[in-house]
Amino acid sequence: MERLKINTPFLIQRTQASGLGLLASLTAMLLSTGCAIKVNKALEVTTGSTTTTSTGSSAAYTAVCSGYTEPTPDFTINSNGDTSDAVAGDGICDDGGGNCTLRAAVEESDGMGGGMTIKIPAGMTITVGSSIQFVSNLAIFGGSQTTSIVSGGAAVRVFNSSNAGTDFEFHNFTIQNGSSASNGAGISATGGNLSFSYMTFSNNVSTADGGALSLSNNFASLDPVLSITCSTFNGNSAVSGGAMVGGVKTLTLTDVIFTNNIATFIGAGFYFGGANTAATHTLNRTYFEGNTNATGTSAALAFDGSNPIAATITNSTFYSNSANGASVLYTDNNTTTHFYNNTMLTNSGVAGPSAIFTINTGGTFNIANSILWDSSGPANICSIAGTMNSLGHNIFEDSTNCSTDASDIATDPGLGVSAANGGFTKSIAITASGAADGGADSAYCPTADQRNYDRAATCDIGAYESQ
Ligand SMILES: [Ca+2]
Ligand SMILES: [Ca+2]
Repeated sequence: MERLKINTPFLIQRTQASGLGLLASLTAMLLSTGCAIKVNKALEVTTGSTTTTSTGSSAAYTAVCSGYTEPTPDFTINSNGDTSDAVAGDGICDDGGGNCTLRAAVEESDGMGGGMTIKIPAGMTITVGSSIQFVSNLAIFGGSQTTSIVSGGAAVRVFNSSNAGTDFEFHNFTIQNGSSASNGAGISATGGNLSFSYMTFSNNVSTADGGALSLSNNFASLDPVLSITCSTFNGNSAVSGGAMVGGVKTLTLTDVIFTNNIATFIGAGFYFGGANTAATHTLNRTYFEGNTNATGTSAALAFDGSNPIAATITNSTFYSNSANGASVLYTDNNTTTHFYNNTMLTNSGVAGPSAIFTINTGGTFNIANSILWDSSGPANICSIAGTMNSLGHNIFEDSTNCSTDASDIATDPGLGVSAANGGFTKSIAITASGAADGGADSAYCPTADQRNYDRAATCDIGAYESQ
């Protein structure tokens, strides 16, 4: 027996005075404090003179996205104005009137050769009159993901990283209401290493491509890297890549939400090509809900590489997305997709050629341990001009025109509603003892589920592991 010492005030309800009930309460309490918990041992509980020992639990859980840790800023914004720095490169962020605006801080950073770290306080909304442009490496963070806001005022692009290969990182603030007639209304970037966490991108509208972000690799020497964690893209729109578009060598999305993004051609969530060499794109614990592409292909995501892309998508939920065709995924040239332990519910196509998946010529799509339930639209669930391989243990309510394996089934897994079940994203619970419970091939199960609960040795089909 290992003992756990709790220093935080903690109320235990009488009705939960059982080992496993208490474990659930402890987990909820520790999560609320931002702590991580992993309990694999039996739990001993003493109430008065009575000691109860649980039999242990498989509910091993590691908290994700439990808060941004601020670095020490070089400049802290003290004005939500939009004036320029008086003397760029003198080490002082000041517009000449005592104001350190975001624009002045970025100009000062560039003036010093880059590399500065800038803080936007909580409770500050900055509406820029023209794009904030920078040419050298930069870090910007906010005091609050929701109340540190940089807005394009529905009139201009918000940020423009115009020098090829510039590295930058944005954390813990909101970029909203960018507007551009060219690619990237929230951010336009060229090459470089981009890192975002605890960011919200909302309602950025490009009448070209990439509502929130456009990342160009249009230079032979550039192989952009994009890493995003604990962030949300909501209500962004563009022709292609409603939230994001570009060419990326290494793409890593972990705990990222895409909701209500819109495209009219390809990829309401995102449309990514590769790079000048082989690329690796990895999505884990991502969530796509309510993204739409009424006239084009793919409401959630699309890959199309001129060089090979190895894409791996795990522990992700696709819920109520709608496209003319391929409401979940489209791939084209040179993309090999590994699609394991994902859940798809109530996604719809309009006219086709597919309701859920389109694998075009040159694309290879490997699927295992995934649930596809209650879709609607065209008769063909899949449109396969490339190669689709079912590696088995999927639940397809309908698999018309898809490739399937003998171990795939069509039994109702008893999905719940999409809900906050723990973790950063919402997820869709399965019915314990239902068709999905313990039905997966462990060779393809990730070690934890969409909520970051450990998976059982005999793991479940879909993004959610019942405990
Ligand atoms: Ca200055
Ligand atoms: Ca299970």
